[in-house]
Amino acid sequence: MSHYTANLRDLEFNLFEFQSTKDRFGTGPFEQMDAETARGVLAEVRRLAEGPLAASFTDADRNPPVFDPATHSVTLPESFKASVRAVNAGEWWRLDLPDELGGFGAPFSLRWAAFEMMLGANPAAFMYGSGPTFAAILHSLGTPDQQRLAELMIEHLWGATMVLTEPEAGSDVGAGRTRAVQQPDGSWHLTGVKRFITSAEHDLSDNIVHLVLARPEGAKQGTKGLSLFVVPKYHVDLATGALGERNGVYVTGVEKKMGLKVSTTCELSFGDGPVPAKGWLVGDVHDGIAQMFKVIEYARMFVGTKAIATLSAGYQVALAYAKERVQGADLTAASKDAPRVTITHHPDVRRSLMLQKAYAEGMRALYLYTATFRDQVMEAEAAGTADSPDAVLAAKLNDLLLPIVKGHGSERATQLLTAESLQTLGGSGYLQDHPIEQYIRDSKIDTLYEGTTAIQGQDFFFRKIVRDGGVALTWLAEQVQATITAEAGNGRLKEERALLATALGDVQGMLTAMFGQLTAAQTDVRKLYEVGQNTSRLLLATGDLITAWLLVRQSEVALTALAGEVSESDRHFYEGKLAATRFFCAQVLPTLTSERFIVEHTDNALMDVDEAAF
Ligand code: ST9
Ligand code: FAD
Repeated sequence: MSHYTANLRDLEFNLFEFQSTKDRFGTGPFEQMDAETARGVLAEVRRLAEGPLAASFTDADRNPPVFDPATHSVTLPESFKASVRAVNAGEWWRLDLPDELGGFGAPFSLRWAAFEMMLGANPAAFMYGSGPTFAAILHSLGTPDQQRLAELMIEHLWGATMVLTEPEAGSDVGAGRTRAVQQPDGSWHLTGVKRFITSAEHDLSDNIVHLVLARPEGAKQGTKGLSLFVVPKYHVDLATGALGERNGVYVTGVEKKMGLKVSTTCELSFGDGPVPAKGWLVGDVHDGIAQMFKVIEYARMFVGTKAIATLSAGYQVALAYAKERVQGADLTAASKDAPRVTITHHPDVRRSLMLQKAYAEGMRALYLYTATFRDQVMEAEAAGTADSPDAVLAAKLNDLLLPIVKGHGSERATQLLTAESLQTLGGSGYLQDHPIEQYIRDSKIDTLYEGTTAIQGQDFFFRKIVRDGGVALTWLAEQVQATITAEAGNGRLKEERALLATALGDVQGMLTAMFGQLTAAQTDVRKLYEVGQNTSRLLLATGDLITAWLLVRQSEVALTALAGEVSESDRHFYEGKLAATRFFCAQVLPTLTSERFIVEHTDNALMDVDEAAF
């Protein structure tokens, strides 16, 4: 039996009933992808995810990759390679490619809906598929030769990596020491050691192309002195695509990890032997950090979606177990020998299940809502109106929401998987007989890589709000306010709207306090510490607010549907939406009031504590 059950009904609800995507299928740049084709894609990907992709999930955890230091090579488990072959056989990587590189013309929202299922079933298999997607980014940034290399990467399904981190440069990417020296032929020789590099070695493809940040000789310190280089494992004859000599970039270690074991995490050494590590400057311009952020933005969306996918998977396991597990009598039963009931009858189990359901569905709506802004941008680009105010705003909204998808999505998912999903199974949840302990181990990384939650919080406040002059945030707050004041739902959602109004006020109160601290920092720089104590808190609170808002709007759609003829299963689905919305508004949103209190009363006592007193 598959460990994974996709929530296809909710994905379809989002794409065909709720999100703006429903009006985009078969139009403009998405002409090839009408609604019927999109439904077919989702059905096929579900079959793939629940079947061949999920099949190796456990085996690949128990039999992790084997690294041979003598040959710098890695052997992956056969079961896992069969899963990857199944993805490749369907050419599903084309979902993520632009038309000119052989893409399917899929809106971003459809792509991420399909990817959610792959990520829930077997996240590492998805990650090894980065080659074509990273090739498309290289194609958009590169010189004509690099564009040719990108085409070959797609044609041969070569692997790809993003190479930033070093022992002394984790969150602080600008501290990187890997050096690049230009050669007379225009190429560059790289020297240095990178660490924690995902997919830098494996036996799934005959070449791997590394996208590497390094500092050219004489370049300035910090991120702005970094340039982006393309460094293949094997040199390539660009005319024929034939592989040439081995380049001087080698994996010199593979980490042993808590989870996600089949995804190799590698130490990668450049120019450490007789053969130089030869690379080429991407696009022939020194603009490395901005170029690398094209990859990072993509990867942050991937990480958030991965976390949310895993929460959904964990909830499905917990729900199925709770419906079967008989334990104890109903709380209201008068006698000791009252009939035993399934645990779904116990109020605390119901609370736990509904919390998991509400977050899984609400955060699914959130990542798909974010993807719709990329759809808007793509539509505008195709129409030649990329500079229009609407398209510019859509791009800003995507930027604003990305740290929420990544930071809030991963924090809430990992907290809930441990505190609620596993807990639902009691002691059995702790065993390897059930997949949740692996879900927890495999998803904990989501709060760490691609920028820790602290980094997402800072990005959200300083860059996406303050530096943006609050433009995107104000637009979003206006949308929430419009829902609060609207009358949709025939008064059925009145209480939810009132709770949403309080929560909006709470988040605005937090922002007012933090803006005040920021302004005060102009005369007393230590006030910045007060801001810094709450950037993660603000990120999480805003995530909860937007999640609730999307659930309320989904409930409006559900109420309209319920007013007409619906099948029995759809009636249950829509009623479930209403229940999840009510629960989330009543039991999660009120906690934002205490979060606001904390922000408004933050001082620097914490920062005054002597380190020795900790
Ligand atoms: C990592 C990889 O962790 C993990 C897993 C990889 C797996 C990949 C697999 C992907 C799967 C794909 C598969 C697809 C398959 C599909 C098909 C399947 C069938 N937005 O604030 P400043 C830029 S990798 C945009 O001064 P500092 C900007 O250019 C490691 N740009 O920063 C800016 O200049 P300006 C990840 C941004 O103080 C410049 O940076 N590591 C943004 O110098 C400087 O900005 C991390 O993420 C942004 N949000 O440096 C590091 N922010 O201002 C985390 C900055 O002029 N650390 N820029 O525009 C940070 O992010 C730091 O805040 C820092 C600070 C490094 C940016
Ligand atoms: P540190 O930066 O040392 O952070 C330690 C703690 O301090 C964290 O809690 C952090 O939030 C906090 N902190 C640090 N700086 C600040 C600050 N300024 N303000 C507030 N808090 C701060 N990297 C790649 O380049 N490519 C990859 O493919 C890749 N894959 C990875 C796969 C795995 C399994 C792992 C574990 C890591 C991977 N990474 C990769 C690296 C990953 O992106 C980094 O681990 C991450 O960015 C954090 O850096 P660090 O581990 O050095 O932690």
